[in-house]
Parts: sequence; C-alpha cells; structure tokens
Amino acid sequence: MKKAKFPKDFLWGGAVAATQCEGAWNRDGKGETMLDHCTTGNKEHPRMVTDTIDSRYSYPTHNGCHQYERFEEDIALYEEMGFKTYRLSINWARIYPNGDDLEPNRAGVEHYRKLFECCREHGIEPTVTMTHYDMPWNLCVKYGGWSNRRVIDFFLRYARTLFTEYKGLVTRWLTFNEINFGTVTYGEIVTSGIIPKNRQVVMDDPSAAPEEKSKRFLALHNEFVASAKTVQLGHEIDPKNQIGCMQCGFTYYPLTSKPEDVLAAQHDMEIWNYYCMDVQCKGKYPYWAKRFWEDNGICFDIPKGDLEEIKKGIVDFISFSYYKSDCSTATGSSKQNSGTNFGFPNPNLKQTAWGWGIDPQGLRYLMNEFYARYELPLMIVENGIGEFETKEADGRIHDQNRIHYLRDHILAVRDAIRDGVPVIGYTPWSAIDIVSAGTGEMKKRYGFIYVDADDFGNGSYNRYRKDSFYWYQRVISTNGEDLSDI
Ligand code: BGP
Repeated sequence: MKKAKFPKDFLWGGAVAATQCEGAWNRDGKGETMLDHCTTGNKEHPRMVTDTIDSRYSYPTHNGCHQYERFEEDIALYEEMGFKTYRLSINWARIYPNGDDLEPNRAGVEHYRKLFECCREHGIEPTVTMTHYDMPWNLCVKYGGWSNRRVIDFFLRYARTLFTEYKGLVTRWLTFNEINFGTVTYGEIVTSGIIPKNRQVVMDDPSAAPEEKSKRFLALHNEFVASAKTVQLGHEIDPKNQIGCMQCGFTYYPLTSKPEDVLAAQHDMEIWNYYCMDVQCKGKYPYWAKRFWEDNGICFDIPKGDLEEIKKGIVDFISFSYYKSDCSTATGSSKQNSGTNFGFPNPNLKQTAWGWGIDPQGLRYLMNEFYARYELPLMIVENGIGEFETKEADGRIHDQNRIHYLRDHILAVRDAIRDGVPVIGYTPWSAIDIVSAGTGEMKKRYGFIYVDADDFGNGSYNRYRKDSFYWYQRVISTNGEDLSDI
C-alpha cells in the first residue's frame, strides 16, 4: 500500500447531529422541532409528520442514542479512538425553544457549553453545525418555516447567541446542514421546515405544483441570505471563526454515453450541487438559474439588497457529506422511495442494504470538481455505510463492511490530496450509532460504537466498541498510513 499523504494537522474525527443522537427531546426547556414530529419509518414506508405527538406512533428523535445525558462517556470513547475533532450540532430549539423567543433558554446554552468544554478537556476540537434538521416546530407552524422572511432575523438572533456564548470554545462552524436538499421535497421538510401537504417525508413529490416549488425555492433564498449574514456576523464577533457551508455531495454519471444522458447528468450535478454552492461559495446564483426557474414555473421575489448581502457572505471553506453515487438518464424515471434514495442506480456498483451505490472513486471525482470550481478548502464531514448489525455473545461487533467502505473512501481522499486538493479533515458518519434521518431507524447503524437500542426506544443504551473502533484508532494514530484490516 502506498504511503498516505495526509497533512500533519489533518482533522480525523466523527460526526453526529443533535436530533439524531441526543434524545431528551422535551427536557430542560427544549422546544419541539420538525424532526420531533417525524415518526419512525423504514425503506418501504416513509416517515410521517404528525401535527401532534400521537401515542400510536414512535418518534425516534425522542430517544436518539441518549447522548444528552451520556455525552461524557461518549467523548471519553472518542478520545480513546484519537479524534481530533467532533462534528456535532446544536439543537436550535434547545437555545430558542419557539424560534421566535427574545431570550435564549439558559439551560440549553449551558448544556452545550459543558459539552464543548468536555470536548476540549479530552483534546477534541468541536466542529459545530448551527442547524441540522431541527427547525423549531413553532416556526414551521406559525411562519411556514424558511418560506417566511422573518425567520432570517430569528436565525440571526440564534447565530449571535452561539457566536457570543461559545467564543473561544468553538471556531469552526457550519451553517445549514445539507442546504441543497432544499431543492427537493425531503429538504423542504427537514431543512426548510415546510410541513408537507400529504404529511409524508419522501425524497421528491412529483405532484408538487409550481406554487409549492416557488415556496421551496423562496425558502432556500431566505436561507442563503441568513447564511451570508451569519458568515459576516461570525467574522465580526470573532475573526478567528471559520465558517463553512455544508452540502450533500452528489456524484452523477450519465447512465449511457448518449449525449442526452450526459446532459441529464450535467443538469443533475448543477441542481443538486451547484445551485447552492455557487451562491454560498461564489456569492451569486448560477448563470443558468433563470432558465431553470422559468422552465419549472418557479417564481419568487428577490428584495433589493439581498444579492449584495449574498456577495458579502462567502464561506471560508466547503464541508460536505458523501455516501453514494447515482446515474442520470434523460429517459428513465429516477428511483425514489421512502428513505433518502434518489437517482438511477449504477449497474456497475454494489449497493448497500438500503440501495445506496458504493463508489469511493465518486468521492475523489467530486472533490476535484468542487475544488476546481471554487478553490476553497474542503472538509468531508459525513461519509459512511448504514448496516444491520448484531452484537455477538462476547460483546463484539464485527463490522468488516464498514472497515472496507471507510478504507476505500480514505484512499480516495488521499488520492484527491495527491491530486492537489486541500482537505482540512474527515469525520465519518457516524461517531456512534444514532437514528437514521431518512428512515428514522436505529437499526440502520453507522457508528464505530454500538448502542444497544432498537427502533422503538427499547434497550439498555449501553455502548460497545465495534471492530471498526479499533481499526479507526490505528488509522488515526498512523495519520492514515495504516489502513490494513485488523
Ligand atoms: C445525511 C444527513 C445525516 C445522516 C446521513 C445518513 O443526509 O446529514 O443527518 O442521517 O445523511 O442518512 P440516513 O440517516 O438517512 O441513512
């Protein structure tokens, strides 16, 4: 195996999101969020959004993996693995329970202070997402989520609180998790906080009317303005702050060499990746946006001054998630189902149990695309494989597939570094088993640490080191040089 070329200060770590790991959904003054109203689903049945918390259903975020109360134990395990950084998120509704409150909830503020201090004490630098699928429910119901411009000011109040309270403790921030999901129904719900008319959390609803799409793209526009103002505010409060965008990285290949399939792939790359990245990384909408809006009947106003704000708030770096690649075709319809599935499956790739095409080279391809286009440093803040796993009688978990998946993707990152792409760090999804965002299942496991819990909140929630825990420990201690099996 060739020598790794990871920089000395490379940030190895792991990632989670508050709504998926914390639990304690109604403790210490926390408000309800959109995800707190999403039921457990699976790959055949989409999650549902219910108006009230209905005892007939289970709501996986209400339990997460109990990290709210067990964070000290988890962070000690991360230190044992050698994490340099922990990518986690603050739950917006712990700080501003209704989103439009004038004063923050002190218990929420103090909880995260303890959490960040604990990370620092264990030699781990926090990388913090400001919002990861946690729009306060009140903002969804009362204001229509991000489709209402007033939410920009509520978010800025929240951002100011975070930058001020955690000054010195946190300097690496991500604004909106996977903002680009906002171009389809899934993100319209989980990121933009728009309650779906049929109450189903699906990837994309082909029956969406132009007015609904217009609302969706207006919501995204408001998020862009909020993101740009947040970047400016963060720099003003502490010039040491580094603020990144966070994209779901989509690699699309043409299904065939037919020119119309090549154009379809280009179009998918544009919409899924560059619509948002151009705004956040170049400070302007892509040149093809007008035609895209026209062709799809999308119409919304851009108030005076917004485009100037957007220009002033270019991010410092690009962070992104990467799990899979898909194909595009001008003729076939794409495969969409309950979970986070999209695109046309690539016949050349093996798929995970949830139907995601495993493609390490797609990561290298994407990293080169992103860097060529924006010339900003990259951080891979999510990458991993969801698997069914069982704990053996001796307490061991043999997750060989995860080890192979991560090894091949780390090799792809190393290749991209050798290509000349500057990379800050790599935080696989997920540091520990947590509930899936797409399907709400606990049994779709991603972690280095096994959590004894099922989809419905049963179990001891005790932690067990998987084989990948020991493997990743060695990867980090050799700075990516030793990737061999254990
Ligand atoms: C990303 C989200 C994460 C995470 C991950 C895996 O899109 O940012 O929150 O959940 O995907 O997806 P899933 O949980 O649906 O398997």
